[in-house]
Amino acid sequence: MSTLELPLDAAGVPCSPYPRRPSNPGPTDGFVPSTAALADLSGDLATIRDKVLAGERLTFEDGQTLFATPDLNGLGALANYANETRNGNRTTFTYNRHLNYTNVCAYRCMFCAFRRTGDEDDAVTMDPAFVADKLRTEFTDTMKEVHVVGGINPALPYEYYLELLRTIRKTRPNLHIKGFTMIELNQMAEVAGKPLPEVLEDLKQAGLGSCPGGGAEVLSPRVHRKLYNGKLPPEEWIAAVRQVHAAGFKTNATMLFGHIETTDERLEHMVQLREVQDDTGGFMQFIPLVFHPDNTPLQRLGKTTGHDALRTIATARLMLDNIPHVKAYWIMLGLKIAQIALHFGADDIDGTVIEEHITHDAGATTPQGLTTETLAGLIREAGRVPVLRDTLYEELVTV
Ligand code: V47
Repeated sequence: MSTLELPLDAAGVPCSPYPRRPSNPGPTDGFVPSTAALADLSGDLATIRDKVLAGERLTFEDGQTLFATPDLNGLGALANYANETRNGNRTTFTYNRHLNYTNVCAYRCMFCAFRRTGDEDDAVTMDPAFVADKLRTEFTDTMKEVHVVGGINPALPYEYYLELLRTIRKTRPNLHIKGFTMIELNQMAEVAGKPLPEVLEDLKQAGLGSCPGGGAEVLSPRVHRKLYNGKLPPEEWIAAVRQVHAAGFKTNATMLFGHIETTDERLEHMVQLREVQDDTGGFMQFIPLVFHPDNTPLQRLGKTTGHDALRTIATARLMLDNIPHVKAYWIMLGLKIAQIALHFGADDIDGTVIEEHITHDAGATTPQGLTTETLAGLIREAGRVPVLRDTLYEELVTV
């Protein structure tokens, strides 16, 4: 079926007409990754190629080589091979919508343009009745996911979060709720005066399906001290995500790059995630987030380049050998780099998104949202097969 034939939902967005499939297509659909582009690699990249072909884990030093190589295309070819052996020729995307229930935040992260103090004119905190109305008027039953995150608003009681989830589940029972970063979960545990595992049980009962990858920033004590001091430190983010995985939730993992962090700190971040994944298997996707400086205290730093973004995505694909998917988050990468990233190790392009604030408050020039049809078209034009997925990769529909 062509995407042009997809039915339109109430919001005019093309959507999948298919019911849940009993069995998904295999991970690679018989696609044979090409090794032709790897033959010309030389020097250190050739040594790393041999390790990749042998299925050997790359070391931190290998990662340093990947960040330093002048051969960006060679690095991309290697990452492309690593992706295609796992995910074939498919690129996944989802039909989702973001819901930022509050932008009020007690923290003052230097990279953030989204936060407001409670008394600013454009401070927002949505009460559950407002959310229910928004769900009825702006969401549809064919949407697969709602991505729920907000600031750390100290005025919110524990019951608010549970009620928020119950409201979403009641109003749109088909939606998968991917919600709350480790920072928000930590806040809930503090407000509730309960250990995190008990909070997670409450959230599960109330309808939480999985957790997004935000809040990890850069897992480095130096970057934490300089940019997001006061917020959950790296070792506590890791301890929290381990508990979340132990409670049976899948999560994503992000890395915010392109500000003051060094490439070694990016690699340390990746290696720490890889160690967690060895133990828990709970990460679905790794998502490199391109820093947007506008309206933040770091505005003077300027913007990340496409070259750096592609290098980081490719290196991540090669280092994170145990995380199944790498996302090219088009909202932050821009559509052009996101498309190219599909041949630099990424196999997912996120989703329709529809209402994005965090990056747009910081100067993003990408659209607020895209239709599934546009996403599928971008993927197809890049030579990949577009596959609509749900959050947990349980339902996969080739469009
Ligand atoms: O945690 C904040 C980052 C994250 C800026 O899990 C910024 O599927 C760029 O985590 N420039 C939130 N980035 C977004 C996020 C996310 C997005 C899409 C999908 C998923 C997923 C997760 O955005 C924050 C922070 O690391 N961020 N400010 C900024 N100025």
